[in-house]
Amino acid sequence: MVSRLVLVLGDQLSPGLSALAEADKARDLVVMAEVMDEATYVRHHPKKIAFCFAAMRKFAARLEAEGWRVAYTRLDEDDNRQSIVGELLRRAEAEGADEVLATEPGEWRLIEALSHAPLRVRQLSDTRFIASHAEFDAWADGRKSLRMEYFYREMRRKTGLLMAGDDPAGGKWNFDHENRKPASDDLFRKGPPRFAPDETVDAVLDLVEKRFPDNFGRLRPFWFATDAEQAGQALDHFLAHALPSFGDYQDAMLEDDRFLYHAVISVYLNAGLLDPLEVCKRAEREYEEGTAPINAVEGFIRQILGWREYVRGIYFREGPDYPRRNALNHQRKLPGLYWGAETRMNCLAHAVAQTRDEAYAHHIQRLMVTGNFALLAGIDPAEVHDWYLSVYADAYEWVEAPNTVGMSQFADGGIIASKPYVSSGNYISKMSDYCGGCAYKVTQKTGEGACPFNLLYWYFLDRHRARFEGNPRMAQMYRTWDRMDADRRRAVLDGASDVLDRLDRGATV
Ligand code: FAD
Ligand code: DLZ
Ligand code: SF4
Repeated sequence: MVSRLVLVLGDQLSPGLSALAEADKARDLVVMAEVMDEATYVRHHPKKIAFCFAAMRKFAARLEAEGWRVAYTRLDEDDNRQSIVGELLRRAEAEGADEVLATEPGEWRLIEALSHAPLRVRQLSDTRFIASHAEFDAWADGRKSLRMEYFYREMRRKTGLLMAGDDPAGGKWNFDHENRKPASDDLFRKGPPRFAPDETVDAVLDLVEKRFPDNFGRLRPFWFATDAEQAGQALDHFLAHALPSFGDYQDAMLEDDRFLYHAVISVYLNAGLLDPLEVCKRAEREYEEGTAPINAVEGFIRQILGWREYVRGIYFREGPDYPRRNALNHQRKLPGLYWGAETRMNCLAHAVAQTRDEAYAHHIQRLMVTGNFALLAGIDPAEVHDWYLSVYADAYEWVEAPNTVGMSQFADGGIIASKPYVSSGNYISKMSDYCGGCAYKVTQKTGEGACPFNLLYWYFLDRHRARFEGNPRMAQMYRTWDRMDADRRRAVLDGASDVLDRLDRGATV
């Protein structure tokens, strides 16, 4: 019998992957390939490439140890055709195989490449997610608005997570109003565990250093987990040390603490080293055993069972053009400060520096610092999308695009967010310690030295008045703007124009 090929991509490193479940260990050949097409479709952070290659190499070794035949291509092998389809064709020719089993990739780009490959490719559902496409569509069809909260409740009912019979555990579906505390910098926090590079990781680090020397981001020190066992240790560590405070300080930001009480597991979940349902069950157990409070556990489970599944549903439902939407017609180029050029805005300087160093920033840094600024300044959402897809180690389009294009930039016209996530400097000042060390004054609303967020916030609202003034959740903002006297409004808009002019000229802001 002719063998089949079984494709395993760099973010499909799960033993229960549907393509592997469907395959026959005795006759089929697993194909894994490090290829330039995947490593360069955006200029990925070096840590992201290194994580991906190291985790792929270790997963291939694990499959071999479990009795699979694996054809693994390293990036610098001579006959590497440097694309996924190219490598499948090469292996198919060598093996005399005529069929490929694949699990549906997480990006339209690759789904389409596999669909058009001159091979018989069966793309199976990715069963690592809790909601299938059909389930998401059944929930979404016919609804006027697709708010995450209602989808999340369906997922709670479906899985039974945090349910007391038909009711939510603790009497409420959502405990978010308890989760808005700023953090104090005198608390001792452990941060995520750091894994010393082993031989496999070291070899990959040398390769990435050599082949991607100019990509934005620091390769070393490299401390990510790169196999399921280590990722499990990272989860254990989070559950023991950070989960109890996760809810309280979820929105907080501190200069000297890049991780606070966040799990730092998205990179492992998205590559398949951790299973989302298993992670949720582990968190639920902490609540049941009384070691973590309901506001923390519910908040954490909502991120995975709710947001993570929901954004994936939106990405696949909306189709391949979703990442290029631009509902607000924003056209400005992404300023150099996102790539590390000097800025006097301390919040942005910190968020970008941490991104450069760690290939990680937590949600509020992504949403309310870098995302907020890009939205207020009217940056082209396609450029913003490319940036987020490049710089974070957890970034794949299915999860990154809805968060960036939809939630953060409102470029989908309000499918994900009921109103744009914009704020003045006041929010950042309340939730962080960034403003104390800033060249700008967060309390200053106009004139030299005024926080650029304060100026651009009103500029944004004024510019998009026709679209947003009828939104009941924004009415108060427009009333406040209208109550300002005309001279003050003019000073704010002039200040905003000056900031934007400096951005456009490439001057330091
Ligand atoms: P925690 O705060 O500890 O949360 C636990 C887990 O919940 C995360 O690991 C993640 O799997 C899940 N989660 C939380 N929020 C979201 C969300 N909004 N969407 C999907 N899953 C969520 N997340 C990615 O995994 N990849 C991305 O490319 C990505 N891009 C983003 C871009 C923007 C503009 C924004 C605002 C958010 C983005 N997120 C992305 C969501 C979120 O910021 C990250 O999942 C989170 O910061 C990862 O860190 P953590 O593991 O410490 O998360
Ligand atoms: C992110 C990434 C990188 C950098 N390199 C590879 C690779 O060489 N081979 C591979 O199979 N996968 C890689 N990946 C992950 C893919 O880009 C990912 O599978 C698709 O974007 C679909 O989500
Ligand atoms: Fe950011 Fe404004 Fe605060 Fe400076 S003053 S850190 S620019 S919010």
